Amino acid sequence: MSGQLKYEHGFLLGLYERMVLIREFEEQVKYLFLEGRMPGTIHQCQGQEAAAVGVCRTLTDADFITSTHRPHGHALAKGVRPLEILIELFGGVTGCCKGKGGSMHVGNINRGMPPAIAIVGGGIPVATGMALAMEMEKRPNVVACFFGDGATSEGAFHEAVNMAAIWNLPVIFVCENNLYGASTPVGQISRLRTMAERGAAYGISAYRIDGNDVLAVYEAAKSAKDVCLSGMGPVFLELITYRITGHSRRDPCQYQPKEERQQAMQNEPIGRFERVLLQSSDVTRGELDAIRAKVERNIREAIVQAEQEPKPTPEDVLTDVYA
Ligand SMILES: Cc1ncc(C[n+]2csc(CCOP(=O)(O)OP(=O)(O)O)c2C)c(N)n1
Ligand SMILES: [Mg+2]
Repeated sequence: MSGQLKYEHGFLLGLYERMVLIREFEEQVKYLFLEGRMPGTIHQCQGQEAAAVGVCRTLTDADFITSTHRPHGHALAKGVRPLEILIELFGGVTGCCKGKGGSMHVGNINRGMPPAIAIVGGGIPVATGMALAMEMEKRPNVVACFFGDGATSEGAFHEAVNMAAIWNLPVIFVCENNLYGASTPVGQISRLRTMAERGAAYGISAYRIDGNDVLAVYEAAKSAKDVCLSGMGPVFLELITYRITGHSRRDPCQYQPKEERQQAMQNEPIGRFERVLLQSSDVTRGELDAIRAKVERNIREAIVQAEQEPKPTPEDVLTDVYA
């Protein structure tokens, strides 16, 4: 046990390191895009790290996730290696999708993450289908299905949550409510006050959690996983969070009121967790600084390697087309 917190020292540092890995990865990648060294576009998750890390900490390689157009954090939290994601972002053949997926489709099935799906809401029926397979094959596993507040207005969300509900499938529906779908505030897309109500409407347990509190997310996901493994799934988790970067790479976020942004910076999950650790556990500032320095160095080294990896040839267009 670590100080007043009922968790092991190493467990707490592990959560911290994974969140710092995601933040540092996203920050370095942002500059690579702005410098024109990386092709395509990106949707980044700075500010939402606690959601990915808190949920994925409860999962094994045999549990699956589905992800969205904003997948880097989910992938890193699920154990996809930074190097294979970076190579993918550079379009290299040794990337996690052989350079054919790019930012919005990163994943590695060996880590329990099929390539992310950038169609808003598109991963939700896939999650229900994977959970059905788990149940039919009697595998003791769950699917954590990540999607945004905006995705709850897609037809696919309603069909897939209902189907998982009537068949008691082991899915944790994880709605990362970052208060905006691109530039549209969530209050403009629904008369409901919460996204959890949309889950509850299908007769399943639904909870609204502080998504910037990594320990609260972890506990909620752990309970949800237990419910799913007992055959009583699915469970819906609405994680309240905030994106402290643009929707996509050149977005100046003018639709986010200045005061709201300032408040969000005070509430961002890594700074918050640092304060909790330093106040209520045995973790020291020196340990946190050492983790940050190590993560930063590792990503810098991975970028140097990733940028040099070979790119696909024109002939590669014809491979991996059909299964
Ligand atoms: C079906 C579909 N419609 C529109 C888009 C364009 N688009 C990409 S992200 C996005 C906003 C999604 O908002 P939300 O689900 O809240 O996720 P967030 O971006 O906040 O993570 C939109 C409209 C898309 N990718 N797919
Ligand atoms: Mg959103």
